[in-house]
Amino acid sequence: MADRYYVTTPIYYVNDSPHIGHAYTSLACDVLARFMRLDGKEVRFLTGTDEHGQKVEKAAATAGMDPQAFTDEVSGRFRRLAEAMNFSNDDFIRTTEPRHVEAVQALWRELVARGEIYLDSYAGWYSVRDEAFYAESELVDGKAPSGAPVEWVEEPSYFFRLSAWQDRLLEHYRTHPDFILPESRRNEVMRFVEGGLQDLSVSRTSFAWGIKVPGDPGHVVYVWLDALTNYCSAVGYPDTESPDYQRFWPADLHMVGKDILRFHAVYWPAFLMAAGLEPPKRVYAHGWWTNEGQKISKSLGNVIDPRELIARYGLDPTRYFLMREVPFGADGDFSHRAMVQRMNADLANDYGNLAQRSLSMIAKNCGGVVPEPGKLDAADQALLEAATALVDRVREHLAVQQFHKALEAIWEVIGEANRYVDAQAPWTLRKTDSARMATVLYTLAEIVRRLALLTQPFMPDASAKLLDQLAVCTGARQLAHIEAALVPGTPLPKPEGVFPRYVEDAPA
Ligand code: ME8
Repeated sequence: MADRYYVTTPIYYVNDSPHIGHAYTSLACDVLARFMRLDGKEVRFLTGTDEHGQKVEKAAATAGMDPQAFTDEVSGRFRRLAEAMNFSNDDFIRTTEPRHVEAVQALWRELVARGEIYLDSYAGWYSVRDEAFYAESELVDGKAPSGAPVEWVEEPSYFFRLSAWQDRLLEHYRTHPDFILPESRRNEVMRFVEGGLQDLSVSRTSFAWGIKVPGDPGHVVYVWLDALTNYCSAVGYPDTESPDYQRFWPADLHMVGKDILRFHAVYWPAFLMAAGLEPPKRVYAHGWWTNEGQKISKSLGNVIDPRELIARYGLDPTRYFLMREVPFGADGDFSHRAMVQRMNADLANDYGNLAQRSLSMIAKNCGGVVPEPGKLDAADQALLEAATALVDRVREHLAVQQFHKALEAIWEVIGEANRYVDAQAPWTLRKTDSARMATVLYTLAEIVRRLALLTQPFMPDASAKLLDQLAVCTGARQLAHIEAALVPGTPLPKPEGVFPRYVEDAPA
């Protein structure tokens, strides 16, 4: 298996503050990045901000700010979100950085040199909100299919010969069945490409906030050609011989929302193939969050600020909820009720209670050290093996971005472990068979250690607290340590609850 993993989030427009949707996509990438690191891979996890184009220029004008000062400020908010969510990104790219501008201009020159770009003029519809061109036939009641308003644009424009890539794109989808996931989205993209592709306008002249087209400074590069290139600029493009490029390109995964799949699964591989570069290995398009059943929008005033969720429910419960509540790929709804249900049932009752009662029984009955087990019986062994087997199960689910299934598998073992505690009743053994009690409590401590290793990517802080309470040193927290058992006699710190129960405020 490859020993490196390169995962990217979309780079977010700096027209607005970050919200739960942005946090969600980046969280999914963070979980993958953390898992792959624990699994021994060299990981590159990239996120960043998309700072050019008409939409950002307009937002800056509305804010009465110079675009650069505006993007500096809003980009900072996305950077702070990443910190608040405990994202482990290795890099944060901004499209106004020189390394990126250089990469976009180099890619442009390459496409021109290969005859893939030509000058003509565009007359058609454009949506600033989507930063997308639309054919008349695509409009629905005079609006973009996304519901965004469109305006008529007529201007000189460079075009990319997208129409010439139809067959090669279809061939690529057929020979790489996992290139687009989930499968339903792959089918949508294939139907779209089979319907025929028009050449794509890739420069604009009616505004200035963008990267200048090499040799024709009256044009700026279309913001999507600019933005998509970030995935390559961050690993050293145009220096394709650089160690980073050699090591990390092609990317293993571009994680995106379903709204921007076409750009990633059609335009981007076409640009890359046309420039003689390899397409990414996978584009995963996840679903859309609503808030208490309603579309999230600024005009409805129901935008969910991830910082408020963290303040109210705590960081790790929020991370857990987002990854567990909705089958990844499908649309999902955020509701306070569902959040509290997950927090109290899955975290406080199931996982928290397992850890808390195991550790406090050890503290009380085993002198606060890892107990010395006797011979393990079939029930002990079965439980330990189920926990070990989770590594492969979780790995398989995460290889296809099925976060909820990975968590379901972990919670199956948590459920088994809770049933084991009830069946073994160590509180009774204390009086009747203290040697057996020690074996049961040892097994439980071992189970909690194995579970905590596996929950690290999802809930890094809470898992670290559990591992601290088991005195597992930081050098022994890789997945490879799943069977490196606790050493009897090791002193343990005083146990403390890690998953608080959410208690509703009494009505005023
Ligand atoms: O599209 N539910 O940036 P953007 C789930 N700059 N995910 C959501 C969401 C929601 N309600 N709202 C937003 C852009 N997202 C371009 C990308 S990449 C080369 C350029 C997430 O700021 C989701 O990942 O509009 C979506 O694709 C992304 O934010 C759009 O972010």
